[in-house]
Amino acid sequence: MLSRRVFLQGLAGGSASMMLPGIVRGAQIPAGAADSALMLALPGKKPLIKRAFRPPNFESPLDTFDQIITPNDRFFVRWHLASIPRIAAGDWRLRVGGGAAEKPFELTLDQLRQEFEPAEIVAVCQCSGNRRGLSDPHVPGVEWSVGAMGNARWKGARLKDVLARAGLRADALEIAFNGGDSGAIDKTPDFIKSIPVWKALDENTLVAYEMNGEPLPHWNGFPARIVVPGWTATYWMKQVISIEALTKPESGFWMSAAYRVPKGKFPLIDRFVSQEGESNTPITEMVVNSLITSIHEGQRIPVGKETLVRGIAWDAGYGIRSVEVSVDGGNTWQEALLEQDMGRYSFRAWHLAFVPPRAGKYLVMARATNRQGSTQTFDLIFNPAGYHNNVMERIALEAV
Ligand SMILES: Nc1nc2c(c(=O)[nH]1)N[C@H]1C(S)=C(S)[C@@H](COP(=O)(O)O)O[C@H]1N2
Ligand SMILES: [Mo]
Repeated sequence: MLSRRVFLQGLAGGSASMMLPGIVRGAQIPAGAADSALMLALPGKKPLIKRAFRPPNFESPLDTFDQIITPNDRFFVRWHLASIPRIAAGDWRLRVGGGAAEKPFELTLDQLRQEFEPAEIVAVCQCSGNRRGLSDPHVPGVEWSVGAMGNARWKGARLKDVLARAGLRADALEIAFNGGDSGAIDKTPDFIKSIPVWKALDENTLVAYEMNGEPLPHWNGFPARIVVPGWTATYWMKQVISIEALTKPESGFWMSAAYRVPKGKFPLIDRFVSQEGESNTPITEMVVNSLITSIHEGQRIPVGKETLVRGIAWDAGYGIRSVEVSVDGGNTWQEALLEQDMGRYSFRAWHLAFVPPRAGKYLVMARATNRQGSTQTFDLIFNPAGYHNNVMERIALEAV
């Protein structure tokens, strides 16, 4: 168990900025502004932008995304519950069972590593609430800017192989996960998440024990976490200690009340039928999105010389078909060049060189489209939790 004292010591080692009050980013504040005041290093991490302290919620600064693979020590950190034990590799056990499993069993970390064929996938882990702090009108929750996401190469056992050993019964409906964390003194319900059986049996869904060739960092779920490529990170259970095959829908707070989106508002293809309600449904796939990384609001650029507009795009795994860039606020668009393809669940880098012909203001926008033909929205699709914000960015430059 990581004591509060050790935790605070680690934080105090980071920087004096922990004394500053949190700055709430309003819709008008551009990405990057004011964040430097909030930079703070958790033990084992480089400085990240602190959004909340206990439980720890830290996002990656914009320059993290110059790289397609997010380094482990710069990967964002999001926890719901305040008590996060430090689990030693040798002490960890994964219980696999539930009412729809014939043969419940337990695994050690060595067994998970050695007794199942390893699989690897590059996949984006993005919080459902990424960009929530940009929502206008404002919505409650962690005030994320654009960096509650990361892209890593995950290695682990396929969840379907683990479930096969447990003898999944035909009436299995959902697979539920629990982690080692718990609510401390407060009465926050335990963080339990489930996914439909069909998604659990997808060959890309993993019980991952490596991230970018290393053991997972403590803050990102050591010793093992669930990886659900294409779906938002709420299902990517960290420090997973139990996997249960259920014959009925998981009914806990984090499924029944949280992480839901209004029905019919978003272009989602993956349904989670056993959890659908009258008016809302669990969030599932990420929507297609992009991030401009090479320029910032108000930047001065030289007339007649090249400015590189570069960024990343991603979606739920259909693959990025195109990224277009506008320098005139969306009146005209030019196709950007897509860089190396690292797999359909990965960030995809893109760039376009732009030469401003004359002095003045240029409003740069980027618009990614996936292979389903789904694209980013011009205006925010408002929802009470601020999920799925894929509004095209607008960055004003001045050519001089
Ligand atoms: N055990 C546990 N796993 C968890 C969570 C949590 O609070 N506890 N939060 C989930 C959510 S909502 C997100 S966005 C991701 C964040 O993953 P990261 O901290 O590795 O970036 O973890 C997911 N897995
Ligand atoms: Mo999240």
